[in-house]
Amino acid sequence: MVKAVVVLSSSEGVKGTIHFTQEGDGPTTVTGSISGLKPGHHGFHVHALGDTTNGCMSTGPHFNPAGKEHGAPEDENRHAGDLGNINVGEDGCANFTIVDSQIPLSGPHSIVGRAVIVHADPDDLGKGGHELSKSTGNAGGRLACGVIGLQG
Ligand SMILES: [Cu+2]
Ligand SMILES: [Zn+2]
Repeated sequence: MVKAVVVLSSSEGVKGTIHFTQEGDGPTTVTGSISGLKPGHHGFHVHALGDTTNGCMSTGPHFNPAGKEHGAPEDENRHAGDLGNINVGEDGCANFTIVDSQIPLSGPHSIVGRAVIVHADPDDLGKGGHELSKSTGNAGGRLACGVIGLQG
């Protein structure tokens, strides 16, 4: 079992912790608890770099080792980092579990050392018809981020 964790940081009052576990070559389970968000859907992605020298802006584009277009988690044509949306309740909190097969914690396409981002707006999952739909899902600003680190 490989375990990893992200502690989100944000200048906007968003706080949260996200845990990742992977057993062997199986799918990765993502369990998150985030507060301080506006109710509704927020795009949720793994971005390519774990570089936060310029805050969330320096974490690069969506992690995309296969050179695909942006999409929904269930799409064949998606970035590996496309984890869709998290749903925030009226209390500003999101508690969620995602199981995904494209975000391993070891091997050449490992997401350890990369970043997780929570966006200001919903991810349109590539289907919004906006000029950004096929690259970012038009999910708006980068509200909060953190680097994925190994956990014992
Ligand atoms: Cu993103
Ligand atoms: Zn994407």
